[in-house]
Amino acid sequence: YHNPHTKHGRQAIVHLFEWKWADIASECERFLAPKGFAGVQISPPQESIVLTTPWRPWWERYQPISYNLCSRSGSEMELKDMITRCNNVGVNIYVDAVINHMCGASGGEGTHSNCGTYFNANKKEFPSVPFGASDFNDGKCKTASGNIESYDDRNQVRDCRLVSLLDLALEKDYVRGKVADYMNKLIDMGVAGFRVDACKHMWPGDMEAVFGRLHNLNTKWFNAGSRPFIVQEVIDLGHEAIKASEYFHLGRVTEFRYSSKLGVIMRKWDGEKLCYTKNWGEGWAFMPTGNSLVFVDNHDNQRGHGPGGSSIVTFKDSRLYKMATAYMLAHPYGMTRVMSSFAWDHSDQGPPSHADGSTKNVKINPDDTCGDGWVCEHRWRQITNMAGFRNVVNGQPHSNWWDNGSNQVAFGRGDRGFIVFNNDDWPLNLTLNTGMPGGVYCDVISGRKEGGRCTGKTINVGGDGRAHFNISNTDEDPMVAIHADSKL
Ligand code: AAO
Repeated sequence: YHNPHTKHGRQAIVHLFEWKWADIASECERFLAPKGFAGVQISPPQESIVLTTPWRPWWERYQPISYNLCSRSGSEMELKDMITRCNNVGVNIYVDAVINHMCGASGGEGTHSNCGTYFNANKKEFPSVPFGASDFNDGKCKTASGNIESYDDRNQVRDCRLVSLLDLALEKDYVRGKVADYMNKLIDMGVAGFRVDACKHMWPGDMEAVFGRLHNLNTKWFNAGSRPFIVQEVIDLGHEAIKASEYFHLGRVTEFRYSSKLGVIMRKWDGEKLCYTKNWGEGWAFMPTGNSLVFVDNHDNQRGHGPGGSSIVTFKDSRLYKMATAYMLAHPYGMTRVMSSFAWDHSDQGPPSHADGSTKNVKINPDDTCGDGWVCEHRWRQITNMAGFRNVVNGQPHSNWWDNGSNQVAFGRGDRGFIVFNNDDWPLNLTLNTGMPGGVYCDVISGRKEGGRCTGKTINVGGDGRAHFNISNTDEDPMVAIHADSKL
């Protein structure tokens, strides 16, 4: 479950948060494949509740009503078409699977769901699956409220309701079967794996039983015998009863410490300095690299849900965000996920939408950026080009580290790439050993190589591998990156 089955040596996946299936299909063909992105994490595709107070929040999609593939992102036909078209250009699809629970206990009764499927949250009835009252954990939960009241008690974290969401009894063979059927339908359609929601709230043994029933990936696009890739969402900052390591054997796990630490470092809070990242990775007590999925921000912590608080760097701090993302993509630790957001003013706000609540198309501007409220961080030149950098340096060691004892650092990836950061309040002006073969290279932060010419800064690497770098602390992007494929 740890192998993402990426194609053509591609290394970074992108979360196209709340995008419609039709837009994702086009994005795979026109941008993600040519730029070398490995895959897309999509928003939950199952039918969910429709909420109007607050008005159509993004988080309604985390409240399933049925496993019909009918959502704010589109129909089953559109989903299938998207999976096919992305697979055909070598971009994998990873589904956000919400299998811990159904809707909130106060979800009411009726047909306020994406495709008008009837449900009754009071009676815990979801006839379209079907699930009934006995398929939920309420008998097992020991708290007075029926909700999780303390994260220090592993039993209640797994047997009680997460923020009142009706908690499925995954110990039941019947429930496991229904969940596995849902996931298998997606696997048969061609998805490469899953981001599994709220894994802290499920017993690893129950998850193992579900995953054991999953089909191998569709052999139209994947090798025979390929198991689905699994990323488990477990928030473990180190001080709760449940540890991320309990889930290592089941797939990769989200490393939230990476996101919160990188934010603190880039903001220079708590006395942190970029030079302390010389041993970034396991040296910072992160989980083993082969177990981790890493990110600068995710859809929760970019808006104050989940952990990390105000330290998290997001598109709203664009200069720091580009630096943090470049650092992540240049560094060998972990499997990387790039966030692609929509703009928002308040944290409940759903994606850009029309008056009837339907999601707007993603608008693409002539300069490759997005419009109509779509932020598209993955299309920011610096971030796109660093996803390319990661592909070019894949498999190369972290090498030629340099730092100034403060917030200026540089490191290479064998003889395939080199990057320099200046997050201090004074200029960087010096010669460094890059480890790269001599030649003239195009800096992929300030520009890109186009038809043998460079649209940004050029860097001259001498026959001895040394090159001069001059990065002002007031530069739009105070960093420079070169790699084997950016050689002119
Ligand atoms: C909504 C409403 C609720 C309402 C509910 C049902 O907001 O008021 O009761 O509907 O009607 C999303 C939204 C929720 C939304 C939900 C359903 O974020 O607001 O609820 O959809 O529509 C925990 C889980 C983690 C979860 C995270 C948000 O462990 O799995 O909460 N993330 C996933 C998704 C997320 C989604 C769901 C799960 C549900 O990514 O989008 O929710 O499907 C501690 C614990 C964490 C815990 C956090 C937050 O973290 O460790 O496990 O995450 O608290 O409660 C410090 C600590 C750190 C701590 C943190 C947060 O940093 O060091 O450990 O503070 O305070």
